[in-house]
Amino acid sequence: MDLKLKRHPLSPLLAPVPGHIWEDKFVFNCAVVYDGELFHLLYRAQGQDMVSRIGYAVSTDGVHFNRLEKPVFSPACQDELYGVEDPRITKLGDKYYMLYTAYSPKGPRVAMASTKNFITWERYGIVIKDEIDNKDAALFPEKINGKYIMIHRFPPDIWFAYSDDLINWGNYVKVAGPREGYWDNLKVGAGAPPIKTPYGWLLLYHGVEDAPRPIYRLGFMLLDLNDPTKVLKRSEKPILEPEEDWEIFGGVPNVVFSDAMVEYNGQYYVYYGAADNYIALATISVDEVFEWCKS
Ligand code: BMA
Repeated sequence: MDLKLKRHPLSPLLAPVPGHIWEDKFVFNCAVVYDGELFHLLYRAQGQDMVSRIGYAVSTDGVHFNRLEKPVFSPACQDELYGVEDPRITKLGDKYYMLYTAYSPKGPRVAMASTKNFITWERYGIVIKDEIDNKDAALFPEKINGKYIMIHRFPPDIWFAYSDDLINWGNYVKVAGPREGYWDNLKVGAGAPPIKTPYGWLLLYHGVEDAPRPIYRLGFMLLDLNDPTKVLKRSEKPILEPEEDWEIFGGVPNVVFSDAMVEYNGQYYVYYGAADNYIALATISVDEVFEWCKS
């Protein structure tokens, strides 16, 4: 059984804004939180200086968004000189924790900040301190066996790190890598923070195919509820791949890249960056995904 996401007819939902110098070139990879009333969307934006900043948009239906004029999160130190990229958000207690890529001449590193209102932030700096390129980080929404778990990516594989306090991370474990002969044969990374289902943790992820212009596609992994280092199941075929003109052509061609999946009205809403240029939405019914989990 192969799953396919359906593009929302109004996709792409958000485009660069002429006149906003921080977001007039590209808007793309975003975190989304649904709090029961509002959808809060935090997105990566680039303007004339090509530095990534994070903008905020809010919606009552997950489709029509109102945006703020100014970014809500911008580079604040040398580790973020080239930008703050690809936010992923998880609620723990009464705070929303955002993991993001801090990009500087040292390379990409995983950094963290928290908020209660999406406008004001507490910063924790780089949280995976090893001098190795790292990105695609997301937190599990609860402790498992007494530990917080972070998904991150030492290229080309998906890894976990564990922590007691969300600040100090260690005990790295490799969880999944590229598969020869498949659509994800070059590298893989987390998409959205994992969602708990009766069948396991559902992890949306991206896979890159080795091609003259690498192709970014999306798939699912199902991870064991008690020991999520065990991959129970993985998409044989991509659930979304670049097909529309605005996914094939743009800032970086042939890219669908997601940081956000939200459950709403019996559907999973998957928000994704298209060609590093637009923000789009695709959906799939929860029942259909559960069928896949069981099959
Ligand atoms: C990855 C990340 C993403 C980007 C993708 C495609 O390495 O940097 O932010 O969307 O490449 O360019």
